[in-house]
Amino acid sequence: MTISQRLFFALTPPENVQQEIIQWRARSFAPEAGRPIAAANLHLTLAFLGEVSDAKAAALQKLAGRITQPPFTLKLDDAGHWPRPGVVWLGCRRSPRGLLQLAGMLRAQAARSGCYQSPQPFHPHITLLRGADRPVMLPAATPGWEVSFDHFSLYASVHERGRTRYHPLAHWPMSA
Ligand code: 2AM
Repeated sequence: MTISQRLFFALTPPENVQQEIIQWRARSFAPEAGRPIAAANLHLTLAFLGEVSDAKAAALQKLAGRITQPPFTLKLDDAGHWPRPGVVWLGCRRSPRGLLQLAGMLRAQAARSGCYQSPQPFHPHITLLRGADRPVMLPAATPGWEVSFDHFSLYASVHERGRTRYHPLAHWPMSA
């Protein structure tokens, strides 16, 4: 039995897109640019919950199940570098309204349940590299993957033998 876990809601691209992303990343960034995130760990965080007790996690899962959200498609056509956290990311120039609505609802539910939410505006992104604290040469363009999402998930972030793994705990379908 666990007492608390580090949790977050996220969207995960399908495995074939994760593989295409890491192949493009290998071609587009120098090895010294940063530490690559494993393909299976590539995700877009909708709401970060932090350390959450089992009881609060159960309550948040119940609330997540009440969300009605039609599926949406993201165009992954943007890449950037945040030197402060040392992150190179993949994102979208224009976020679909569905994505902003879903993240907004999950973040509001988290805040009402007492999970601290950053006051910084939500910038949807998939972290590609960590430890990128020096200037990074960014590719002129991305392949612009169009990815449709029809469910969202709750993950637990677990450190095992020096590695971070994300364990899916639950999934919720999106439907019109
Ligand atoms: P990052 O990739 O930009 O670091 C699991 O750690 C996920 O939660 C990652 O996607 C991470 O975003 C995000 N995350 C970690 N700490 C966070 C925080 N304090 N606020 C928002 N998101 C956070």
